[in-house]
Amino acid sequence: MDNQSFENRMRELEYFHNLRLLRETWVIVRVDGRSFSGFTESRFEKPFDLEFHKLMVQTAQTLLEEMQGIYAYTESDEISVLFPLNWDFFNRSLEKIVSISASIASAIFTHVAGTFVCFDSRVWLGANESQVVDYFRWRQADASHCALNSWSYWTLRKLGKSASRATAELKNQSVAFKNELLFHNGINFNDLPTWQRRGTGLYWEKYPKQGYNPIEKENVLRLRRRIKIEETLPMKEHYDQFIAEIINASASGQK
Ligand SMILES: Nc1nc2c(ncn2[C@@H]2O[C@H](COP(=O)(O)OP(=O)(O)OP(=O)(O)O)[C@@H](O)[C@H]2O)c(=O)[nH]1
Ligand SMILES: [Mg+2]
Repeated sequence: MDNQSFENRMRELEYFHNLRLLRETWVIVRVDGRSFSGFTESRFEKPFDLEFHKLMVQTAQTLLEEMQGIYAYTESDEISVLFPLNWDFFNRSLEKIVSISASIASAIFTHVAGTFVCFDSRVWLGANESQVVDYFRWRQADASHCALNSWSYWTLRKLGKSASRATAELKNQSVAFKNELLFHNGINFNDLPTWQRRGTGLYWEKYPKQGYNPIEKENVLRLRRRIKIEETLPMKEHYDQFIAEIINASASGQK
């Protein structure tokens, strides 16, 4: 066998490397902290910790910048990043996108926190704008559901109940029951910080910046862009509208 055919045979066995994300679809990449239940156990306040949240927001910001996303959403230990319709990062190679997103998230979180962590990554594909809106509504509903559950669970634990007892007491209980449980212990769920109940969004905003034109020798105002961190996201149809506006702004920017 000559060297070229040996090379080709070896390359062929990199079987998944040619997988490409479908063109004309909306791509969302979601990274999730690996075994973060254990990692956060002793290091961070339960159920929510502002320092942990800041690390997640910083990780989301880095993903948005490094991978040219248009919107990032973080809740708990996960981050979803939406990309523009014509996104061509690494020629839409699935392996590249999944591995690089997980690497960026793991590297920046580890760097800032000073402790080793890693993230997994997956890709979601949406056929149209309304599916993208549904996706973010889905993750926001997850944030809200998990916040109520974990606040209820840790309220029982702080009352001295064991892990199994707290889990058993909450099993099959309604949203109203959990709200009531918190209320009796001095916590009004609706007054908890919005980022805990609805997650946090990051997107690009334009702002005017003073510059100097050396040829004309005059000051000029130029539009620059920076990342806006939204810690008080709207909900329900207002959140749908918020996402739709980000999608539309991206589409008009592509024309
Ligand atoms: N203490 C603390 N823990 C948090 C906070 N936010 C998220 N977590 C933890 O992160 C976990 C995320 O859930 P999962 O992703 O399902 O659990 P995991 O252990 O990371 O499991 P895998 O993702 O499957 O590896 C939660 O169960 C919490 O324990 C926080 O603000 N404070
Ligand atoms: Mg996790």
